[in-house]
Amino acid sequence: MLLRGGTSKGAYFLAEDLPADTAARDELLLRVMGSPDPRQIDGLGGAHPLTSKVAVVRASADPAADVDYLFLQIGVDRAEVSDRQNCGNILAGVGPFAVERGLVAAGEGRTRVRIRMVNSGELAVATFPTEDGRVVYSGRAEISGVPGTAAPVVIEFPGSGGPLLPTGQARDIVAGTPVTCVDNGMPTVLIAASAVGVTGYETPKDLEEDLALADRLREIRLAAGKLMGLGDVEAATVPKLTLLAAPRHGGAVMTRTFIPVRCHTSIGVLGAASVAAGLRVEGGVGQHVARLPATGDRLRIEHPTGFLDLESGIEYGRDGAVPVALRTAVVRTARKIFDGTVFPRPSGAAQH
Ligand code: NQM
Repeated sequence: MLLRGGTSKGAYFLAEDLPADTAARDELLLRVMGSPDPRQIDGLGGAHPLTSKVAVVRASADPAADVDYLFLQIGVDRAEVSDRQNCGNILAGVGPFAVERGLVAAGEGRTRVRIRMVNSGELAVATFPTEDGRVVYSGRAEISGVPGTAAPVVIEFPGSGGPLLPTGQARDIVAGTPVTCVDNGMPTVLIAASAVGVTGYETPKDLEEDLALADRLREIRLAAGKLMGLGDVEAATVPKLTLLAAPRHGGAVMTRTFIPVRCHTSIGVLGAASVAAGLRVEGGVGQHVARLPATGDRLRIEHPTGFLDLESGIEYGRDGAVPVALRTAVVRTARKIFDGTVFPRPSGAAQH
């Protein structure tokens, strides 16, 4: 089934419909999506990382969850399938898909699905409208980066309680640049846009065409990846990099996020959760750039095509040193686009 989840689009599968062997599964998924090919012309992929995604869903054996959701990022022009990151946008389609496929019974008026995110082991709870045993997709919720309105999918992350700062520091100097490395569901390196010679208000296209910036960000990312305990991240999709600038539209901060090479046209959900938590870190690089609301957990993250509102809190332990993430909540929407049979490119077909 093809669904839009938030500002991403992906192919959703029942685990039982894919090969159990990981190598065979990945090889099949590359052929399904039409990778490697910059246009993904021979498959379902949309020629951008945000539309080259797969969700693998099954009933969960964990009593705390209804379903298990494995996210796979499918390379566009590289023959790579990665399970090293989560995706909070594709997550928005998982609850509806679980109801569509009969893994979870639709509730009266709304359905709550507890989802174990296999990539991180963490839980998320999605709540969305259902009527007469079916998912309701139409509604009045609007999210930036998606035209029109649709039914809201409310997603809550209870908070892992784990440490937010993978390097143990509020601020590190990486490749000569001050950064804050944070992980509230997505390993992310926060950088003041001005520290890498840009304003943070450029278009994603202009930023992608800035080759000197690309080199600088690559250097920062490789060094930060090691400091964050992620090892060699040359071929990995994490950590992401988010450039921060003062807000322009009444939010807390303006962002440009690299995922990690292409510049996001909006921002990822868990990426935004990490930015929101990172802005609250005392001594972090966001402290003098962001304008945090005086009270409450609500925060607006501005991005190239609008904004993402979330509720997110952090807490310092009794020793005051190590902050942990509390609950995070966001509103997304999702839509069933297509349900049917995909005919993957045959194995061994010529590739350029
Ligand atoms: O951060 C893109 C997206 C994402 C990830 C990426 C995401 C998240 O917007 O939760 O959703 O950062 O690669 O779909």
